[in-house]
Amino acid sequence: MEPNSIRRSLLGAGLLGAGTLFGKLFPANAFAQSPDLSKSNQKGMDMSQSGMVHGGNMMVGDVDSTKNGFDPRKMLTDWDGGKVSQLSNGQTLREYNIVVKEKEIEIAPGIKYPAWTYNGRVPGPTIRVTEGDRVRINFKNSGSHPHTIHFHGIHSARQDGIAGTLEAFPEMEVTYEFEAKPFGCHLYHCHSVPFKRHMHKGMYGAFIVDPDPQKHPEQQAVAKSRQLGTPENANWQEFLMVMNAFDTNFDEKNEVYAINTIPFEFMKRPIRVERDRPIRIYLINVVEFDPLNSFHLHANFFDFYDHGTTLTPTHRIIDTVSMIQAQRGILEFSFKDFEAGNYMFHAHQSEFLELGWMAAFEVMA
Ligand SMILES: [Cu+2]
Repeated sequence: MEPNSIRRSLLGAGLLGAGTLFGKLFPANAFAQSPDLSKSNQKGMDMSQSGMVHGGNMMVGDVDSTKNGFDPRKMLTDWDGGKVSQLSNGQTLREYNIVVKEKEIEIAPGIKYPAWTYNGRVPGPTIRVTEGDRVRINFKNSGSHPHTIHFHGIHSARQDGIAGTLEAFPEMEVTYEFEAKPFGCHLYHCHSVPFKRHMHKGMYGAFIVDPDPQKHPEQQAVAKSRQLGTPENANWQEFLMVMNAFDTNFDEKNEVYAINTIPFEFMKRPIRVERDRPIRIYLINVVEFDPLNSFHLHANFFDFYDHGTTLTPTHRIIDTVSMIQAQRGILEFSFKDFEAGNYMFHAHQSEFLELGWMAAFEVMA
C-alpha cells in the first residue's frame, strides 16, 4: 500500500489510529493513550491527563527544550528587534546575524529529526521591525548545502534570495538589505533547490512588520496598538504561532503537526491568558506537502486580517480560517466576560489535530 493511504486508512479507522500509526513509525513508547476520564476538565489541571484530549491520543513524555536550544512557549513572544542604530538619513537600522546550522532536534518525545536551521532553531528567529525600517541580515552558511533567505515583502530583485541570487554556499557569507514594507505578518524561508526539502527541513521563520502610526493618521490608534513598545500595544496579549509539520520518514508526507514545532505542547500546558486583555495572534502556515491548513477557535469568534496588511479586518466574526502554504494573517479576539477555563483551538483537519496540531488557552479569571 502507498504510505499515504496507509496513514489515511489508519487514521480513518478511528481515534486509535494515531497511536497505531506511531507504533509503526516510532519507538513503542513514543505515543500512548492517556486515561479517558469522564469528569470534565478543571482549572489548572494537566490536560494531558484529562478527558479533554479528543479520544485520549496524546504523547507521553516531554521534549527536552534545553537540549533543543529553543522552547515553543518562548517562541510565542520572543520578538527579535535586532541590533538597533540610526542611519544618517534618520532611518532606523535593524541588524541581524543569522547562521545556518545543521542540527538534530527532538520534535516529539524521543523522536529526533535532522533539521536544517536558522540560528539553531525551528522556526528561526522572529524578526520584528517597523514599516520603513532598514533591515540588514548578515547571513552565514555553516551547513553543507547552499542556502538563502527569501523574505516575503517588497524589495529589489537583487535582494530576493532565490537560488543564484544572494545564495550562500557552504562557509560563505552574504548580506541582505532592504526597507521593511508593507506592514503585515510575513515570513522568510530558504529558496534554494529543491525548494520543498529546504522548507520541510525547518528553514523558515516569521517576519513581522508593524505599521508606522505616523504613516496612518486616519487609523493611528489601531496602528499604535500593533507597534511593539507602545503603551497601546502593551495592552494586548500577542502570540506568534507558526503552523508547521515534519516528515519523519522522508516519504513526502507529514507524520507530526504542530504550532511552533512541538506537537501537543499547548494542549498539555495551555497558554495562560488574562480574561480582560485582548488577544492577537500572528499566524503563519508553513506546512509542506499538505496544501491546506486551518485554525479553529472553540467557544469564541475572531476578526481576521489576511496577511496582516490592513488595519481593518478582512474577515469579521469567524471561528475558522483556512490557509494555503505560506499564507498568514492576524487574528484578534477577546475572552472578556467569558467563564474562566480551558478553551481549545486546533486545525480543523481531523488528522492534523490527532497528529499534534491541537492546543488550548487557559483563561484566567
Ligand atoms: Cu536551504
